Amino acid sequence: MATAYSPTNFVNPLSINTRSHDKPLFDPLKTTTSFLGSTHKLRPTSLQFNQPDTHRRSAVVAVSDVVKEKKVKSSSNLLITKEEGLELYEDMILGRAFEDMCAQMYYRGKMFGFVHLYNGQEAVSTGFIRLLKKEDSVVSTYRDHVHALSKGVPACEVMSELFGRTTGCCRGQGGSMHMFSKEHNLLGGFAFIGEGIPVATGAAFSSKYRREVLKEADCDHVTLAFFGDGTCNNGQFFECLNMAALWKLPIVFVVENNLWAIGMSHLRATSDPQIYKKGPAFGMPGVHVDGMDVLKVREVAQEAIGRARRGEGPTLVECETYRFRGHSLADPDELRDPDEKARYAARDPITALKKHLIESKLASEAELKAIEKKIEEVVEDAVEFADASPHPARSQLLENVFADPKGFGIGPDGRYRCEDPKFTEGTAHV
Ligand SMILES: Cc1ncc(C[n+]2csc(CCOP(=O)(O)OP(=O)(O)O)c2C)c(N)n1
Ligand SMILES: [Mg+2]
Repeated sequence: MATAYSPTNFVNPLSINTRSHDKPLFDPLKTTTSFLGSTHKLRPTSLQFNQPDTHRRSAVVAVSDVVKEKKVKSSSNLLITKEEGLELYEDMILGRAFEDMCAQMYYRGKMFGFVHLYNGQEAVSTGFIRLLKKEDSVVSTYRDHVHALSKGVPACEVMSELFGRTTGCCRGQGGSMHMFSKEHNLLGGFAFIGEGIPVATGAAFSSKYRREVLKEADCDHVTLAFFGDGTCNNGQFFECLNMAALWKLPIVFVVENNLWAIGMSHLRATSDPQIYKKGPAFGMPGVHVDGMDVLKVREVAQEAIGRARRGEGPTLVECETYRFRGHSLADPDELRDPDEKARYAARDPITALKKHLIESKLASEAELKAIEKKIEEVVEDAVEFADASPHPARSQLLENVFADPKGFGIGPDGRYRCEDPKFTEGTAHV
């Protein structure tokens, strides 16, 4: 059974108008009101006021043929079957329940280092990643647990990784920010912002190389690169957009614009806050989508992934989203305006999907409750599994370390420090 999803204010995102002579969607020089729902006021600096208006207006002058074509078609495709709806719901519930459990475990001292949770952003991970094939790749950031789960890495392996145990997806050596799974083509979480974007671009290049040079005709693999708004001010972002467009790589750049980079408002940090506009500047479509609505995200994702798979090149997608918790579990989250937080909390993507599934008679309360119950057990089992798993042996600590451990220097006894049996003491719980 399929149903049409017709939320109010829906605009086909691929029909976004980016031609220079059209009325700009947002003009930072003309307004100090909110953008993307942020209550943080844009305070133009004197530098911004000194810039001629034309500089601002000419930011995007080109739009790819694909975008133009989509504008003509402009048909909404928010149809889902019951099966698809339940799958999306389950994946989002898993992401939320897993992260809530991480918070509990972190405060109980079961995890170490920084832990960044994904609460509030689930529609992006689910909307995109659940459309992928196993062979497709995902490159994440330090906010990576839920991307790993959506890509199919079992919850027990992700939890064990967070506990630093040998049964974790990186044998306990990666931790929260470095989820990796060769089997599931999860090519890593990355602690340095922007670091994953070139890795994703390289993965997309390898797919194209295999298909076109090595003549592996069935290699139509797509790579998704996820990263935040703050990261879009880094050079790697621009360099990789350029290469991906130049070589027509099968990649989708997915910006999770949650309006904040730790405590820095997106509006204060970037010259033009509409990130999607940077796509056409490089010759690829740029799309903005409501990242709190999994069906809208999924629709845009379908287009962008399909385009990449057909060999038509990259797409830049900006998902407007919000994180419901602090930057990391060590962040007291005192900087963001409570009104802004409340506004986005009211748009919780899971509550919205639940409402839609029930109102459109795709699922009953009881069916959704059963999913919640099932996931609760999955997450509890993951904790039990992780807690019962062994810690890595001390000898594992220097495995896969590419730097020569001798580089750590010579100790007072004249021997390399790494040869001292106490070398790793205090640096890790092994
Ligand atoms: C190269 C680099 N510079 C600075 C940092 C410190 N840092 C950690 S998170 C972060 C903000 C990133 O914000 P955004 O890209 O919006 O991602 P979000 O945390 O909102 O998901 C910064 C600057 C870093 N990790 N790497
Ligand atoms: Mg951000």
